[in-house]
Amino acid sequence: MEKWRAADRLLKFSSRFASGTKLTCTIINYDHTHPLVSECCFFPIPFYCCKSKQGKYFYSVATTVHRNPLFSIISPDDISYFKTLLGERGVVQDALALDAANTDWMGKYRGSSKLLLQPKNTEEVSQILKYCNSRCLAVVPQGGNTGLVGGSVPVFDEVIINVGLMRNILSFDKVSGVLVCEAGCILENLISFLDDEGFIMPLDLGAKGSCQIGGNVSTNAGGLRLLRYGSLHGSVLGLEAVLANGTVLDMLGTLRKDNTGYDLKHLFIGSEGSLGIVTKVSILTPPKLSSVNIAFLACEDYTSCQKLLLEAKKKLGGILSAFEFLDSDAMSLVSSTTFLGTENHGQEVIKDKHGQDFTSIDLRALPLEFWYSYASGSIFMENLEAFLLHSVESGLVANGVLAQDINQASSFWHIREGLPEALMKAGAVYKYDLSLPLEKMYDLVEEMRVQIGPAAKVVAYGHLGDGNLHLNISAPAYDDNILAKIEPFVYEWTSKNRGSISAEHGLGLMKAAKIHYSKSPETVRLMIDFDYCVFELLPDTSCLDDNHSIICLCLSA
Ligand code: 2HG
Ligand code: ZN
Repeated sequence: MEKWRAADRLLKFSSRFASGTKLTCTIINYDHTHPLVSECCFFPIPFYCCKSKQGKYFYSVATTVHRNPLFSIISPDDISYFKTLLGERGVVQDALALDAANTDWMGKYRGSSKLLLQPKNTEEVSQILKYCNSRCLAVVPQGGNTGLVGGSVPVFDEVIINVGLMRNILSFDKVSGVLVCEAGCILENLISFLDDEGFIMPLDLGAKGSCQIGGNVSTNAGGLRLLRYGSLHGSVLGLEAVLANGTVLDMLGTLRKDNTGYDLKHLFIGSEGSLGIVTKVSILTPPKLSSVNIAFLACEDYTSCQKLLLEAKKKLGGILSAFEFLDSDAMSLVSSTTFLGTENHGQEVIKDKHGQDFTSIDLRALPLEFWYSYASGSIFMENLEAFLLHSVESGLVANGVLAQDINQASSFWHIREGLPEALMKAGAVYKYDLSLPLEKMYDLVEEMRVQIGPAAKVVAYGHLGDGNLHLNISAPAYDDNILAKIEPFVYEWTSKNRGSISAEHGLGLMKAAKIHYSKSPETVRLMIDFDYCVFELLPDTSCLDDNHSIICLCLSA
């Protein structure tokens, strides 16, 4: 399978001050209701005051992003400086390479950067940012460029700082399970490294072949195992980050307990590069259990799916590591698209033992993954069999298969992880990554189907165990009429039901101005104040010698 790229989204992070001059930005032509958004500086749009070429088809509002003229244009002197700092190899101006770095995975967002920098270590990142800050050059950090919300590519001509060459594993302590590595390490390489050591990454996602741990952390990527291992706020023990003026923040602790003041690392987890560039990470990894199995089950309706989740948590709690969900439209899409190969893999692997094909009936399918130790294998199998039998007898499960071997197990994941790619191949796709109360989640899907009518297909899947719905609307081509039916409906619905408009993909360019659907005005205000404070302090580092820490000033601002 082509390694598709999903969850690595470092957002625009910009040197916003030139010689102490504050760049005040206003968003023009934003059709949003909350006044604070017009001065929001937390996310990337304000750096540019928007007029996006792509905006026409991807946002319901006339998202107009203008380049802020206060930012400088790259000069030959800048290029010479970067070449001296990074060497020829670290300064990329080649058109093909720039084209790839300017475009996101879906091909929806496209910048026009003329310069890609590839630092090899933290010191180089620091020097780059210090220089860009002094020259007022806008920058965008980039990891594996696997994001789905337009956060990892430039909007205009920002300097792209790609940390992909910073890919060393710095240490691994088998006793504590703590891995320390650089931000550019590809997730799949970390997974393999840990596998050899008898450990696992607490994070796994379809984009693992391309996404990088720095991007994962910056976006607080969720993925398939969050149900069992929790979010990165729990497993990241420390990190190193570089601020806009080049200051290196060493928060690379490896301790599980540290109550000395504010735990600032959390601000960098999920802030999408808006506060600084993550350069190193220390992460707690659990030991690998010797056995794994996956059941692929089908329920007749969404209510049964919810009940099954509750039952699985009650009966299998400790061994349940994933509880995913895909509806029948998702199932038929993934089994019909050619990406599964000529052998029509999708249908083969999900036939039950009587040869009945899941895809022929209108069902919700659930890949459930269980990890267990070999020693507890027989008890586990007994529990699992009892659970499955009971689920079938009670009518919760209509059909199902338990993987017979590791190949079949990975085929199940192949179906689930292949969905984003299958959607891409099917044509245009509008993506919504939502957290919703479980009991309401599928109501949105059904209402959306009514709202859209026959113009597009509504395909739903996601991380049911985490209350995370991936609502995808697939159409033959991008069309403003379809978009007008989706937005703002989807955001208003989510907000009314106290959900989040971004469960795990971040805000990016797509949703920066929509933050008010999920956060109260006071919360957004505090984010804005905080953001201003951090950046205001940066040019004058003497502030940091003061007894007032950055945080104190922020809170009182
Ligand atoms: C997944 O869970 C990713 O597969 C992508 O987060 C979700 O395609 C999507 O909408
Ligand atoms: Zn997901």
